[in-house]
Amino acid sequence: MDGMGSMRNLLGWKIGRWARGAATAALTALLLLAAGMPFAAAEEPRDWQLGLMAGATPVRERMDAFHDELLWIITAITIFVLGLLIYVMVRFNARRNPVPSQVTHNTLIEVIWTTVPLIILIAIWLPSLRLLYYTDRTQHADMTLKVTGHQWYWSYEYPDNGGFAFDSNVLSDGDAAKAGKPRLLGVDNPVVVPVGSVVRVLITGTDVIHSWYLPPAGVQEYAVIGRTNESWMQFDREGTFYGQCNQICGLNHPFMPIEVDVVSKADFDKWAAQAKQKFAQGQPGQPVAAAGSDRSGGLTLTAAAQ
Ligand SMILES: [Cu+2]
Repeated sequence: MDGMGSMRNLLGWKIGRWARGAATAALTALLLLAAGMPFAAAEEPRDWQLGLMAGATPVRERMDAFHDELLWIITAITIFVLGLLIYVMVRFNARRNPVPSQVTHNTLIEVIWTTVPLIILIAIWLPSLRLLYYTDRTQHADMTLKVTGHQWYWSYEYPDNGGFAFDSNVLSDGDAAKAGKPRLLGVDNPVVVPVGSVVRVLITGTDVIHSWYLPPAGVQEYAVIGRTNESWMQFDREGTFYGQCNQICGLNHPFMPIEVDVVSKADFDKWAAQAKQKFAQGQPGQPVAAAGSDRSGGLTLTAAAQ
């Protein structure tokens, strides 16, 4: 009886310790979550972050959903194949089967292992194609943003908001620190777009191939000379979002970041009015008179720069 009692005590102590541990872990998680909140607003990756950075557009939302879907599929396949391997190692090893089986073919199994992967591939291919077309272009855009890649900076044009254009250059480490912007991501003239508006993004290039890559928006488009690529974004919240050129484009490839400030519609209108004055002259990309043809933007800029 004495033995049973001490056993129960031991068990009780262990459970008590486990409960305390769980409570501590839950509290720590809550504190971490609370501490993480202000950082989430800064739209930057956090230490010990799990998963992808939070998206801010419908395109990224769908990309994340597709990513999660694929993760389930590959997890199931990996566990299934691992199970098969373990089963074969245990059930059909040489020690257990001194006389090897002479079976070489099984039509039913061969049909199954051909058709099931095919069905899985089709199940992946269909939604991926739907997503690709969804990201491709928007039917109804509130405004257009023209992006031109140069060695080694970006320039932007706003044909629907006054036709002004400006260059966007990376800040030096010192200037970035002074401005409170992240190193090698902050720029002197950020892109500004209104929250909630559907922004058509047209991307072209003037020298070599660059790529306008803005992960929070789910946009990655090549900036190709003489060609205009298209994408779109509709930010669901205000904030500052960062991206980079992600096509190796030469010596200063890592020094042409993208900074997008998403602001309220009223703030955007105010900014656009000021920007029209500020960038009226002295920029290599002269204001484009009219947004006549979507395909003329990059070429106009090239002509103006020469
Ligand atoms: Cu580049």
